[in-house]
Amino acid sequence: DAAVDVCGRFLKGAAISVWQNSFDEASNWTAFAIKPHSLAERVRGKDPQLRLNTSPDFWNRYHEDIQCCRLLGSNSLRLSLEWSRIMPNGPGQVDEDAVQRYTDILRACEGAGLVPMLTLHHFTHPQWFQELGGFEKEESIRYFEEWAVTAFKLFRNHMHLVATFNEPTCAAFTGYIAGIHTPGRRGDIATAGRVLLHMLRAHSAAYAAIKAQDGGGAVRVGLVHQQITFEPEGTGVLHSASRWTADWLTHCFGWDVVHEYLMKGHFAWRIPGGRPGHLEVQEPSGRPHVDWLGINYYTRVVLDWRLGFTCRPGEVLTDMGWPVVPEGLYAAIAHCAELGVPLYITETGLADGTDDRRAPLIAAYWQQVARAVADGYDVRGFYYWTLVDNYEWHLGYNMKFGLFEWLDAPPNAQPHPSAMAQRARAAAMAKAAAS
Ligand code: GCO
Repeated sequence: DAAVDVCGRFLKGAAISVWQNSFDEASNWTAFAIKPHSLAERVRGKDPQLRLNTSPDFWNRYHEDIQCCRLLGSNSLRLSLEWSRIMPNGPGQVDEDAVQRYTDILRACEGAGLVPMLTLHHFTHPQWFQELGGFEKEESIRYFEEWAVTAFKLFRNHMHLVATFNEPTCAAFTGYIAGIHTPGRRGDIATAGRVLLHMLRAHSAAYAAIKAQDGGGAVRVGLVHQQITFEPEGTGVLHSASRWTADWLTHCFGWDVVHEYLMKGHFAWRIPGGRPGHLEVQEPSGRPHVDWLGINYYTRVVLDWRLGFTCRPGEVLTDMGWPVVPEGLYAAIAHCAELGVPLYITETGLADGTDDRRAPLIAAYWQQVARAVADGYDVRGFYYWTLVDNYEWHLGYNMKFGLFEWLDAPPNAQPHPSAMAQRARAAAMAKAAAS
């Protein structure tokens, strides 16, 4: 059937989130980013306040972006369905224009030979849902399940591979402990744990609901996990705190928790200084509650004795300050393979304002995937993050992850320059990616 056909092919392409390429006013992230004096704004530093009418504008320029993706020799595009665009005003109230636009986008992808891989939650959701407490509240599970079923009913003809969440561990950590993503809370470990658990339960609920609707049909439902490992810098006494923190982070915000939840339906959550135990328990499913797993891999983190992020001597850093460790991608695949489901590299890439590091790193990552496939790992796709330079969350437009760039329009301004030539980053880049 169609899904087997799609899922049996090796998919390669670029990954985007629609919000990062086109803001919409009903999104919680838009509300967060434009809030005056928000942490996000301070971190953004010299970058001016989020300008709603200035963005790569995927929503209106998707034809160009799809052509760009095609030019790379891709057969797939990973993109998000924005809950806040489809349901800007409240649960059950679908915006027909947004549905039509998404239908056009998905048809355009297919017309260009790109299988859409869809994400139902890529860090963003409607502001109305946030105001109800977001994933801090148990009701979030029901709301998310409803959203997943609605998305399935609206787009089932275009849905082959769908991810419920993008990086739930990262969303909980950055939003409630690091405080750099919405809602910008710092050090709230207990809430971070609750949010993560609700996201994982919402994943399970959506997984079961979509499967039930689909009646054993074509759709494959996955989860996208950011596979990051934390290593202490050294082994001395002073490093024991960083070793302890590294272990704790890996357990609570790394692979351990996702694996444990998907296999057993619960996870043990250890709060520092608190007692080990289950926050909540869901009925064990007996087999992984997921048809495939997406791996987002960018780096591995080395913690110094003061718990700061550092790197090993001589390591190349990206503009994000992340060490480049291509063999870590192989390790991530080997690690995540223990779940026993097909794997997709749903994101990997780098921020590189100079463009010098991008092509060699893509080649190095690609080699690691080829090695993993040769070694028998069931890897079925590879997506580069990202297609066009976009809004990198709390870092605004300062980070250049794109294979293509867009020319900034003046504030409050002008339609975007639309010639595709103006988007093209070095042609060599595209060629390198294609090969
Ligand atoms: C993430 C997200 C992307 C980021 C990308 C670069 O991993 O945080 O999926 O939205 O933009 O990873 O940081």
